[in-house]
Amino acid sequence: MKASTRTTVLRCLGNRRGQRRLGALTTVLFAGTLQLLNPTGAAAATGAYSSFGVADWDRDQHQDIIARNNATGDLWLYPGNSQRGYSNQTPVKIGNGWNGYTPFGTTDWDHDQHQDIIARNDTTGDLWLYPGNSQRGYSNQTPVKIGNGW
Ligand SMILES: [Ca+2]
Ligand SMILES: [Ca+2]
Repeated sequence: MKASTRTTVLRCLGNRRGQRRLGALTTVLFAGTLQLLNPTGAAAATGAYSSFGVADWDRDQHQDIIARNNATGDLWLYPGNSQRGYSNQTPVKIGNGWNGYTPFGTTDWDHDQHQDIIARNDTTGDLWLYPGNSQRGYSNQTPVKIGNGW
């Protein structure tokens, strides 16, 4: 860390009306750059990628990162290798057209042993389940609407 680099962390609990809520807003000042972080620590829509979750997407016993390239709308799988360091696995595109969606989570929603993505269509407010098939590539499963008014 350079001598000119300063990090300030500010945590705020509660909302403006004084109600107690779980969650924290973290502000980090790092080398003159202000970055807002959400309660999970992920960058709040300022980076090139948006997190869609961490899960063992391809069922190889290693956790993976799923993220959207915000410029292209492509969804990428970054396979992990359970090492403390950079993964040596090659990223794989697993989807496209994901701009306009807000990720709600990645989990095995339907209990078929394959990780799935849940996301809201920001235009319609509909909530969609995108079933995975544990492959490093596009899933051949059909998306299913699981809610509206979100
Ligand atoms: Ca994996
Ligand atoms: Ca599933």
